[in-house]
Amino acid sequence: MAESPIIIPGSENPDKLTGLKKGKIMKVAAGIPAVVSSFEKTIKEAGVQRGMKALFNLNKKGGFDCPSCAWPDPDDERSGIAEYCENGARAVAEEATLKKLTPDFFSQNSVLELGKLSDYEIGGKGRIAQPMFLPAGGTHYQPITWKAAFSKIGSELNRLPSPDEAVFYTSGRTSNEAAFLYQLFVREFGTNNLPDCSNMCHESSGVALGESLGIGKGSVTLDDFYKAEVIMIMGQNPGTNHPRMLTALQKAKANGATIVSINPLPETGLMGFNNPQKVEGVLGINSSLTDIFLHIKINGDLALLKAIEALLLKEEQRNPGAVFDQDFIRADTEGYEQFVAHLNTLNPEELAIVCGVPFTRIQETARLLATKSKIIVCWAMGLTQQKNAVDTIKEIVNLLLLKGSIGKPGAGTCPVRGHSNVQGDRTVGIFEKPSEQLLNSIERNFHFAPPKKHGYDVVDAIKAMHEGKVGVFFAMGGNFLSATPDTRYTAEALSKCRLTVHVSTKLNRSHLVHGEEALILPCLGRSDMDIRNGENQFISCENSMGVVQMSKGVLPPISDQLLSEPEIVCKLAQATLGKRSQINWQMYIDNYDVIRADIERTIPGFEKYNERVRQPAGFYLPNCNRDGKFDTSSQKARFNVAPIPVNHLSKNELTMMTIRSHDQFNTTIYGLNDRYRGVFNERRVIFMNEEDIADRNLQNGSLVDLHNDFGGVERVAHKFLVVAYRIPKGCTATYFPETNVLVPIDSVADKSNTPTSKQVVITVSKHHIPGSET
Ligand SMILES: Nc1nc2c(c(=O)[nH]1)N[C@H]1C(S)=C(S)[C@@H](COP(=O)(O)OP(=O)(O)OC[C@H]3O[C@@H](n4cnc5c(=O)[nH]c(N)nc54)[C@H](O)[C@@H]3O)O[C@H]1N2
Ligand SMILES: Nc1nc2c(c(=O)[nH]1)N[C@H]1C(S)=C(S)[C@@H](COP(=O)(O)OP(=O)(O)OC[C@H]3O[C@@H](n4cnc5c(=O)[nH]c(N)nc54)[C@H](O)[C@@H]3O)O[C@H]1N2
Ligand SMILES: [Mo]
Repeated sequence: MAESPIIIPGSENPDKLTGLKKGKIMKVAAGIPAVVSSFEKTIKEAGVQRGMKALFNLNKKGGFDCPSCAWPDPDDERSGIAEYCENGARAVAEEATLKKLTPDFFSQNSVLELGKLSDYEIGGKGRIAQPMFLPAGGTHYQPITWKAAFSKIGSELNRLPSPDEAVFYTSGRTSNEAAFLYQLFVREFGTNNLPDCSNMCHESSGVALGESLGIGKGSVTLDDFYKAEVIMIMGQNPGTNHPRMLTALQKAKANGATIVSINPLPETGLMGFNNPQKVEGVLGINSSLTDIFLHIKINGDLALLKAIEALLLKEEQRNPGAVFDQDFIRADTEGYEQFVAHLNTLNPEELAIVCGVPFTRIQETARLLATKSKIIVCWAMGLTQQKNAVDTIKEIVNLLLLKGSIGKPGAGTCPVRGHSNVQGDRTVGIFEKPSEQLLNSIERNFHFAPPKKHGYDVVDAIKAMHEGKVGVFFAMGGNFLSATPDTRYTAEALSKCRLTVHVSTKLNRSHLVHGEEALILPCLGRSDMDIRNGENQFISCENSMGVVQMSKGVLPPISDQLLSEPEIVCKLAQATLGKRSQINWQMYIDNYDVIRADIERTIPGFEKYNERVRQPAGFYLPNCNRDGKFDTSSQKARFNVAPIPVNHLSKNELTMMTIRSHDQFNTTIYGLNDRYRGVFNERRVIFMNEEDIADRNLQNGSLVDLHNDFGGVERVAHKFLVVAYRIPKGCTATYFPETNVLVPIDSVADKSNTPTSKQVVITVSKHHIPGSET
């Protein structure tokens, strides 16, 4: 057996229980309790005046873009108060808080002591208010001037034997302006080591869609939702993670759409919804959103889709031309014959057993789809974080191609993005595998030769750090340690760096598990004003549907020591590259219009950026699929023939998906409740099927340990309470980041290298107190 990693102090949430209280699983999402809870939290953190101002300007035209998810705003009519949801308001409360971390706080709390707190407690401490430095061998962070911080990073970077020994991570809140400058600096410095949160998120979607349809983004707009006949929602929990999507679904339904939900959990938001911004919602009248619920086993989606397609094929063979869009298939696709030959070999009834969905329900779904062509398929992490994620997403494309459901109103692909600007960051160049086109454009416009060698993505960056190949780790936002897999391995990896640097708004665990030296650089958040030469600057973001919009903060920053992300990048570039640089970084700091003008010169689709971004609802980036075109090498959309995955479990094993509770934004924990699932005041829970509980001689409420031994490494997460839940046999669910200790670094999706965070093989045992056997 391979050696298990040592545990670095502070790298994990303490295995302390907070006191589970169980409530009823809610039947409908949102409504009054959601609005009340979001208002209360914002006012408590930010005070009445500041809190109200923030909420009033959230997602308003001319206001600021919600820092939570990437769901689009309506192009025309927006709610009179503001266009936001409960969880968006909570993300704002986190940022708008008046609590701040003074140098006194850091001198009173050692890094070791802070590491003993839970993520919830760490995040509640407040905003970082000045640059902080942890010297080699130091126990406490201490203040440092910005000048000294930049010169330290610059000299460490310049001392590296090769630029490839630095890694530059990006989380998805970074604006287009900051992200563009960041990748420009990193490439002029000489590396493509630009891993980002997308590597753990929608990378599988980007790869699958790029290969099959010629663009790595979804094709639908919000308007398509209102025209759709069928909307399928796979592996996504919009009630918690994209609440504003429920409003779009409600409207779609009112217009006649049928909604099919495919999930191992009957998620509250998918089943019923009270719109808080409508009178009926406030009064508690609920509408049931889902018409057909397919209660699938974890990673059963590929088999399910194939079963549906095989049934559709049978109908098409009986009645040629009645089910498939043969004109579209002939004119715009390739690989149809091979695909049909493959479907002909499949037995839908056997596939039903593989995915765990009753055959009659699959037939019902196929019957629905047979007569419809305006079909939208939405998906998120339930699909992308599986071993065969890329094939599953290509199977969605297969289905849409058979039906001619791409490039026409009311139909298409809808990967629902996570972070508010994760899609924009990619568009403007944050990518470890840059295209030739991007590199040539950088060279032409900025007169230096960017490196061509591909860089590290997240998983490869962790492995390189672990092998001692990385001297400097720099993170533009995010919480790398807690968001990435195999916490113990990753903690070891980070601690092998010479210097770790985090540009952050809030304190998090990645600041506490550090390189030999560490820096925290505090930045302005989305809601903060960014006054420069007397004028409030704005930045811009791209939402999940390719709309670029401006975002202007409204709140006075809580400290005069915060810099904007664009300014931090420019000063970093000046300190590192000095006269070596071909670029006038000062120009960018003085006026963000100059950054946008350079994005326009470099990245396709940004014509008249400065003018169009000032239009009230922004502008759409080009999307070939929307125009019925496919930018693949053959200019055709591609059918894909994939094998059916075998999800083999031995006798005691279970599959675990690591998901989000209602009270968190990724690694930021707002609270300890998961209201819709009826779990209160506790995050250390494991949702299990009743038969699995009984088979193991456990009970609802038993205290258990979770184990994984992938690759011969023993991984264990202690103290979880069993919660009996309506989840298929063999499947379990826990919350991340607590269970990231169990996600193996080497268990990744084929082709996208995304950690398989929704498909972790575990065993469950009664809690064992370490050392109690002696
Ligand atoms: N409030 C809030 N909003 C957020 C976030 C947040 O943490 N909090 N995070 C943001 C980010 S970065 C992202 S990427 C998105 C994430 O949004 P989601 O993808 O909705 O987030 P998860 O909680 O990971 O939920 C995954 C869903 O997939 C289901 N699932 C798991 N495995 C499978 C499977 O094999 N098949 C199927 N069909 N379903 C499966 C789970 O039951 C769950 O409903 O949300 C964004 N928005
Ligand atoms: N097991 C498991 N692991 C997962 C997932 C899963 O479903 N299961 N989901 C994955 C997904 S989809 C994603 S996207 C990643 C998320 O990974 P990350 O993006 O790295 O993590 P976040 O928790 O979103 O980062 C939160 C931190 O960002 C900082 N921050 C917030 N706002 C700003 C800002 O405006 N500027 C700057 N500079 N910093 C800011 C704050 O300091 C905060 O502590 O996690 C992944 N990890
Ligand atoms: Mo994400």
